Amino acid sequence: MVPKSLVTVICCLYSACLGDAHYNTIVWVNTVEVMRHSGGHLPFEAEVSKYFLHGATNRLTVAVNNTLTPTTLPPGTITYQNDTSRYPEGYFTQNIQMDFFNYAGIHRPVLLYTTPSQYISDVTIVTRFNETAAYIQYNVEAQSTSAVVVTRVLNADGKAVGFEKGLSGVIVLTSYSLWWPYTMSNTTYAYLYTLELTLISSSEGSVIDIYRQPFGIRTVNVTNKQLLINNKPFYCLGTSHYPYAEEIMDEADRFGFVVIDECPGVGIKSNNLGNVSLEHHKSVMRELVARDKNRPSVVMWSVANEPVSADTNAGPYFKEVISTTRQADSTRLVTFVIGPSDYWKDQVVPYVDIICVNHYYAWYSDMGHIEVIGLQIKQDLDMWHKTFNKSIILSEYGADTISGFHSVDYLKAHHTVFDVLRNDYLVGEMVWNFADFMTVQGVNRPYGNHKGIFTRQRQPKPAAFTIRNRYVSLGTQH
Ligand code: GCB
Repeated sequence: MVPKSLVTVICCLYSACLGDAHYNTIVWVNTVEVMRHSGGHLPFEAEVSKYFLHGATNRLTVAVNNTLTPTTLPPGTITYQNDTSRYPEGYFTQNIQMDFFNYAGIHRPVLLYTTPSQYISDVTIVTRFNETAAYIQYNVEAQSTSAVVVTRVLNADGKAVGFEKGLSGVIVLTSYSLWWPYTMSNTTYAYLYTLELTLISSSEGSVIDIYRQPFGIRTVNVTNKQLLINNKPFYCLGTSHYPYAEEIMDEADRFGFVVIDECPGVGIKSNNLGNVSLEHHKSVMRELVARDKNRPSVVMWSVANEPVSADTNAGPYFKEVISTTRQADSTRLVTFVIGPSDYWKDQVVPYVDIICVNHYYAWYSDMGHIEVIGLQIKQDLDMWHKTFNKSIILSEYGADTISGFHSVDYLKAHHTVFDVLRNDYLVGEMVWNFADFMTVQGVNRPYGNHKGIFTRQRQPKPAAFTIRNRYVSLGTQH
């Protein structure tokens, strides 16, 4: 990243980083254990310099166990079958409350990288703006006792447009471009700046380390009827759930896709609401925020998908998870996705900024009766809104379809009612799902979940064209 001649590398530190290994992981360098991590979908790393053999071949060994327990995210249980007249000896099954396949292993890139012995280890960037200026507040963490940090803001052409010195500060830009979400009619979207941090030795004046962090200037807010990005109403379209790879998140920043960043906590049941789960859940949220806190694409954190939010223990449990998330980042909204709950008994919605709710009317209930969709969605969402007076995103709707068979009328019945509600409190609609995907075996999961508007091989189904037409027509209205 940095031309060598610019950097005085006195000596290097080596770090090993795994982008995601599912679920419990132990990592060795040669024969020495260097780190352990619990949880899939998120990166973890350790400085491994002293275990490296210089001038020799080194071996990185990773052991992964994907067993899900009541305290993992997502949770699962093991059932042992001791009746040897019906099951082979030592037989057990894993019951997982999730419907994506529980793949084990290393899912994302493994990186070995070096830093100078004194280096910039982290930065947090928060932006705001008014009619006259944009304010870029930054806080640097540097592994150094004596060096100073020089900060420059580079615009998208690489030109320096702002300067500051010190581990923290606010850089004011009187002329600036905002990071806007992509819309069909908007040609200036996803404007990215770079915060360039240079660590300089205070005794010698030489450059020790340089770190470049892309960021965008944008704000996010919510009212009881609107989601506001840069103070303008924004309507969410897309599909959602679970932390994506960092490469995809980079694309979202660059292309102007808006992301609800969700932890992998799907299907939390009553027996998963204990203290061990809570502490783990809180640390997963901290890891998610640490990974994505500088991304303009991320406007909201979601702490869970379809937990038992009507359970009385869910109130205190999620209150704490949500408040931990807000402590880690107070600049974005926090939500969770409602599944098995009702507006009159939900314990968690009082703590969130925006209501996300999944609905499968005419699919999991009243199967095939698409004439009830409009009535039932309106009745239910009206009541959530009336009870909590918060904006709502319909975070999942859809039907399983075999490629070539239509679910178009089913989707259109939803769009008709969405068009009524988006003039009121509805601030987003998300079809489930982008593409078919593998799940555990189940009577309603014939070789996976077929709610994709694309097949697993990414061929469009008729639904993909319906969704495209809708997104194009809504996109041009922004
Ligand atoms: C849901 C879940 C999602 C499932 C979907 C379905 O509510 O959030 O993970 O895939 O339903 O197809 O049943």
